[in-house]
This record gives sequence, structure tokens and C-alpha cells, in this order.
Amino acid sequence: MASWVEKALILVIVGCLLPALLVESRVRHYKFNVVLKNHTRLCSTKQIVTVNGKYPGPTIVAREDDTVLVKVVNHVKYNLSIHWHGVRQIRTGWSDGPAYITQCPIQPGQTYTYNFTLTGQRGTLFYHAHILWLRATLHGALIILPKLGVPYPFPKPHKENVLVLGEWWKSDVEAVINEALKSGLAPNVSDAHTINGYPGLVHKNCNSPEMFNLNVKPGKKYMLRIINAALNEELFFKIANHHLTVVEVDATYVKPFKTDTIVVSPGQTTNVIIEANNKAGKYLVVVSPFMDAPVLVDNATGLASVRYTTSHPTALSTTLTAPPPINATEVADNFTNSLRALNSKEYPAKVPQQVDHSLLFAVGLGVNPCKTCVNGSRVVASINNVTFVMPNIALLQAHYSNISGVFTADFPAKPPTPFNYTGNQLTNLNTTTGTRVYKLPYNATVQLVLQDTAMIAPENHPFHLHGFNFFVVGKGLGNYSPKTDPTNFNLVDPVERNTIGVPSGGWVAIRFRADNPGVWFLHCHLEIHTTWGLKMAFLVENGKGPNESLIKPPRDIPKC
Ligand SMILES: *[C@@H]1O[C@H](CO)[C@@H](O)[C@H](O)[C@H]1NC(C)=O
Ligand SMILES: *[C@@H]1O[C@H](CO)[C@@H](O)[C@H](O)[C@H]1NC(C)=O
Ligand SMILES: *[C@@H]1O[C@H](CO)[C@@H](O)[C@H](O)[C@H]1NC(C)=O
Ligand SMILES: *[C@@H]1O[C@H](CO)[C@@H](O)[C@H](O)[C@H]1NC(C)=O
Ligand SMILES: *[C@@H]1O[C@H](CO)[C@@H](O)[C@H](O)[C@H]1NC(C)=O
Ligand SMILES: *[C@@H]1O[C@H](CO)[C@@H](O)[C@H](O)[C@H]1NC(C)=O
Ligand SMILES: *[C@@H]1O[C@H](CO)[C@@H](O)[C@H](O)[C@H]1NC(C)=O
Ligand SMILES: *[C@@H]1O[C@H](CO)[C@@H](O)[C@H](O)[C@H]1NC(C)=O
Ligand SMILES: *[C@@H]1O[C@H](CO)[C@@H](O)[C@H](O)[C@H]1NC(C)=O
Ligand SMILES: *[C@@H]1O[C@H](CO)[C@@H](O)[C@H](O)[C@H]1NC(C)=O
Ligand SMILES: *[C@@H]1O[C@H](CO)[C@@H](O)[C@H](O)[C@H]1NC(C)=O
Ligand SMILES: *[C@@H]1O[C@H](CO)[C@@H](O)[C@H](O)[C@H]1NC(C)=O
Ligand SMILES: [Cu+2]
Repeated sequence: MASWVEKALILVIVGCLLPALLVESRVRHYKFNVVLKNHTRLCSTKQIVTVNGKYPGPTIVAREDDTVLVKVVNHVKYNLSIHWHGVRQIRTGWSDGPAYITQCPIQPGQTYTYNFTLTGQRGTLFYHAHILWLRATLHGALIILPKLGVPYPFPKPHKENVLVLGEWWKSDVEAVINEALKSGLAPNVSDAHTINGYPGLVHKNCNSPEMFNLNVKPGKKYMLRIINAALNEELFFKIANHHLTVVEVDATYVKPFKTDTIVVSPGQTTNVIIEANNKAGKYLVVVSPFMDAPVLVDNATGLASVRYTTSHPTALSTTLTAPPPINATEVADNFTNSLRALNSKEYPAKVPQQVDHSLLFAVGLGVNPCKTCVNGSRVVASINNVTFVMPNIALLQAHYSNISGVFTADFPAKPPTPFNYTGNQLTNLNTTTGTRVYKLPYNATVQLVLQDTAMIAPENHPFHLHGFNFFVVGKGLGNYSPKTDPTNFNLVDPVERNTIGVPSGGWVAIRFRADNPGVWFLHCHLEIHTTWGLKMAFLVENGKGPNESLIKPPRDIPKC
């Protein structure tokens, strides 16, 4: 034990060194000029919305405990907001980003500085626009390194690479969604899947040489930070002749395991380690959609390569691999069922063992009347029969300033009328509309069962919760049984993440502690489903303790 004199001495020394060595480096400044950029892919040029002219956008790199300041300047004609996907934003909901939930949009010509601290998290996350369909091209990686001097809980790889998976439309994405909203039907699917912005070799009658190559040195290990930034498609990812050792998902460590194929939903991230232990050559990387429901998707395979660097760079032969079939549920399940929290002494899985609020949300599609639409009706989506309507004032602002009439705090805890959720339900397809939130006291524990419905068709919905990580304690097919299913829950080392796929025709159970005051969006991360209303918000009240309240809004917070 150090005496008080020693402690005082240490404080003085540290106090002198910190400003120079640590404190300065702990605030990371970024400037995001959001601009239109002419971009050519698939042999056609169009204007896309980008950060600093880049697609994908620049990578943010920071350490755990750092504060990140991103000054966003809107130079485009669209309203804008940016979400730091997976960042907990403890007490800083003002910097979370979903438009009309935590902030009003940054209007053309305006500026807003996001200001958040990376507390208790390390790994790969990403940022993306959270308004309209702008996130199709406005997205990029957000890497949180461990604190200085803290190692990874696995051997340090030789190098690290970011692989951002995306979707490319030849048309303007806003035209695509506007056309769909007008007709009431599903939007056009994308024309290509991209890897770091490139679709790969020959594509849909366009002989384009553009492809991302990952150069590796024989014998070395590489960590790939894989991000699904696609709008509407879950993706398989695979590399010819290379095992993937999975070490982290959604910026939480997992018990490492080997697999050939991973599946990543929009909003999810996965870190894998590969070893360059093959003979010199090029190895194909394939990215292809996973869809186990009768829903039309873009079936084009995105291609990249892992390229061994050799002293003779010519004539490397390429080893091919085929992606899994589009409906390979078994392959997807194999991967997701293998995920377990690391649950070590340093990184314990703090799974809530008791539940204060037990919620059952039926999630799926519906059909509502629409006089001007093609069929006289439009496809919608709902949670517990509520199709969420976006307010005109951000919910967080309405909550903080006690503005009434913006939302009601009566979101149903369970479906208003229970039914055979996964049966052939072809009646009662219409829904109610409303801006309803579910209120939670500070520090309450929540168990939320997300139950898919077969309304129109069952489908896998990747659900994303803002402001929290949650534990995935159980999942199953058919209808959730509150009597028998909880006996099989994993309350020891369930995977911890921020986005989880509700199985097609099944359910998933998650648990979290409401230890972050604010208004937090919960929504399907298939952008079309969010657009159709598959979303709601939790309102978490302030606690009584000194660090348990939402901070006051920044001075430059945009106004509606
Ligand atoms: C970018 O594209 C727009 C129309 O798509 C065109 O008017 C403009 O000239 C292009 N700019 C450049 C620098 O190529
Ligand atoms: C960022 O937010 C913190 C409070 O969370 C505040 O102390 C700090 O001044 C802010 N920085 C800027 C540049 O606004
Ligand atoms: C959607 O696809 C249809 C059929 O291919 C095409 O006619 C239409 O122009 C497309 N819409 C957009 C916005 O690209
Ligand atoms: C994708 O779907 C189209 C239309 O259904 C089909 O013609 C094509 O062969 C499919 N491509 C692949 C790679 O499966
Ligand atoms: C996947 O689709 C193919 C072609 O439609 C079909 O033959 C096969 O049975 C399907 N597999 C599964 C597991 O549903
Ligand atoms: C599931 O994983 C096991 C072990 O990794 C493997 O042997 C099996 O082939 C996999 N099955 C599928 C369908 O991928
Ligand atoms: C709506 O119209 C489309 C195109 O005309 C048709 O394919 C579809 O079956 C219709 N859907 C419903 C629910 O009526
Ligand atoms: C629900 O619907 C499914 C599919 O039609 C059926 O197999 C199942 O028996 C139904 N369950 C109940 C409880 O009615
Ligand atoms: C949803 O609400 C609408 C409007 O009240 C009603 O017609 C419909 O039956 C409800 N559907 C379900 C599944 O509860
Ligand atoms: C729901 O649908 C039923 C029958 O199709 C119709 O009578 C009722 O008016 C609809 N309700 C709403 C709120 O659209
Ligand atoms: C939150 O609740 C847990 C019990 O569920 C308790 O142990 C803990 O002290 C509480 N934390 C705060 C900050 O109230
Ligand atoms: C941009 O946001 C403001 C504030 O909510 C709103 O008044 C305006 O209509 C929006 N502009 C567009 C083009 O949607
Ligand atoms: Cu969905």
C-alpha cells in the first residue's frame, strides 16, 4: 500500500505527464463534410451522399475511454443525422443520432458536433446515416481499441483490416424508396453487394475490373473486422481454403471458435482471425445473401480476394469457393448457435438473473388501406400491431423539455390480441398507427421476447437496440412458450450484442438492464422494414444517483 505521501507524489507526476501524453490523445477530433460525390460502379455513374467524398466513409479509430468529437457539416440537399451504431452513449443520448428519436435533423447548410465517450466497450462498430435511406452510402467503420497497454484476449494478429459489406443500387436510393412508398409495394432490390465499395469482377453485364484485394504475407495472422452496412440483406461471408476464427461480435468478445462461413445481419459486426497458411496464390472472398423466406432479394455475389504477397507477383492462380445456397438456414444457425460470451474474469457476462419487465413483442408485416397505391393498399410493418409513426419533434427533446402531444407512453407490453403468430395468418392484416413508447424506470431489468409473425410471410428480422447491449438468452422456432422455453435459457454465457436476428417463423429472447437514461430506438435493421414501421422506442427515466441522469442538450443540437 502506498502512503499518502507516495500517492500525492504519484498524483503530481501523473498530473504533469497526463496532459502531454494521455489527456490530449484522449479526445479524438473528426470533421465529416457530408458531400455529394459522382461515383462509378457497375459501369454507371451516379451521385451518392458521402463523408468527405469517400465510399465507404473514413474509419474512426479510438480507444476505450476516449471521447470522440465529430463535427458534421451538411453540404447536401437532404436532412441528415448520423448514428454511432453500438456505441452505448451513456447519458449522452443527444449524440445517438436517429432522426426524430434523439435529435432533429441537421438541415442543409447546418453543423452539429457529436460528442460521446467510449465507456466499457472495445471492438468493431460502425457509423451510418439514420434518416431516409442515406445510410446506403453514408457509413464507415468505428474501431475501439482496448485501453493503452491492455491486450486482446487472443494472440495479437500481425495486421488488422476492415471489410465493409454494402449494397449498391444503380439508381438513386432515395428514388428507389420513394417509388416503393408511392406504390405501396416492396422496393427494387439492389444490383450488387460490395466489399469496401467494390462489387467484384464481372457483374450483371458490366465487365468491371474493380475488386478489393487483401494482401497477406505467408505464415501471418490477420484480423478482419467485418461490418454489414447493407440496407436490406443478411449476408454470408466466406474465404476459399481459409478457416475463420471468430473472436468478437458487436464489440464484445466471444469464446473463439473456428468456422468456414459466418452470417452477418445489417447492423452486426464480426471480427475473425485468418491465417495465411496456404500456398501462394489468390483466394476468393464471397459475400452472398441469406434469405429463408419467400422474399425477393439481390442474389448477386460480391467478390474480393485474399492475395498472398510473393517475390514473383505474376500469375497467381485463384482458388475459388461457392457461397452457401441463399436459403441455407442450417449454415446460418450453425454459426449463430456457436456464439458464446467470453465470460472471463476480465470480461464477465453480467446477465440479469431476475426480470422486472417481461415483454413479448410480435413483429412482422401487415397491410393497410391506401387509396393512391397500386393495390389500394400498402405493405406496412408493426410491433404488437403498432405501426410506428415518426414524430415532428425528436422524442428525446419532447421528453427532456416536457413537450406534450408528441408521443404517448402506452406501448403495449404484449400483443393486444394473442394469435397463432407463426401460423398461416391471412386475416387481421391491418394495423394501428401511433407514436407510442414503453417507459422503464432507471436500472430496471428487461426480458424481451421478439416473436416473428407469418403475416404475409415469416421472415428473419435483425433487431437493433440503441443505447444498450443485450444478452441473447434463448431462441426457437414456432410460438414462444412462457412455460417451457425459459427452462432452456442460457443465463451464464449468452452472447452479448446490439443486433440480433429474429428467426424466420420463430422467436428470440434478450435481456438487458435499463441503466442508461434517455429515449432509445428499437427497430428492425432491414431498412425497408424500418421504413414500413417496424420500430418503437424505450423511454428510460433518470435515476436518483449523481451520474444517473441524461446530460443537458448540447448548445448546437439541431432544431425542428
Ligand atoms: C457529376 O454528375 C452530375 C450529374 O449526375 C453532372 O452534372 C456533373 O457534371 C458531374 N460532375 C463531375 C465533376 O463529373
Ligand atoms: C463534450 O461533452 C462533455 C460532457 O459530456 C462536455 O464536458 C464537453 O465540454 C463537450 N465537449 C465539447 C467540445 O462540446
Ligand atoms: C425499379 O425496377 C423497375 C423494373 O425493373 C424499373 O422499371 C424502375 O425504373 C426501377 N425503379 C428505380 C427507382 O430504379
Ligand atoms: C438470381 O436470380 C435471377 C432471377 O431470379 C436468376 O436468373 C439468376 O440466375 C440468379 N443468379 C444467381 C447467381 O443465383
Ligand atoms: C432451398 O431452395 C432450393 C431451391 O429452391 C430448394 O430445392 C431447397 O429445398 C431449399 N432448401 C431448404 C433448406 O429450404
Ligand atoms: C456445422 O458445424 C459443424 C462443426 O463446425 C460442421 O461439421 C458441419 O458441417 C456444419 N454444418 C453445416 C450445415 O454447415
Ligand atoms: C399487389 O399488386 C401487385 C402488382 O400488381 C401484385 O403482384 C400483388 O399480388 C398485389 N398484392 C396484394 C396483396 O394484393
Ligand atoms: C399454428 O399454425 C401452425 C401452422 O399452420 C400449425 O402447425 C400449429 O398447429 C398452429 N398452432 C396452434 C397452437 O394452433
Ligand atoms: C390490429 O389492429 C387493427 C385495427 O384496430 C385490427 O383491425 C386488427 O385486427 C389488429 N390485428 C391484430 C393482429 O391484432
Ligand atoms: C381493418 O380491416 C378491416 C377488414 O379488412 C376493415 O373493416 C377495417 O376498417 C380496417 N381497419 C383499419 C383501421 O384500417
Ligand atoms: C441496480 O439493480 C441491482 C439489482 O438488480 C442492484 O444490485 C444495483 O445496485 C442497482 N444499481 C443502481 C445504480 O441502482
Ligand atoms: C428537414 O427537417 C426539418 C425539421 O424537422 C423539416 O421542417 C423539413 O421539412 C425537413 N426537410 C425535408 C426536405 O424533409
Ligand atoms: Cu425486418
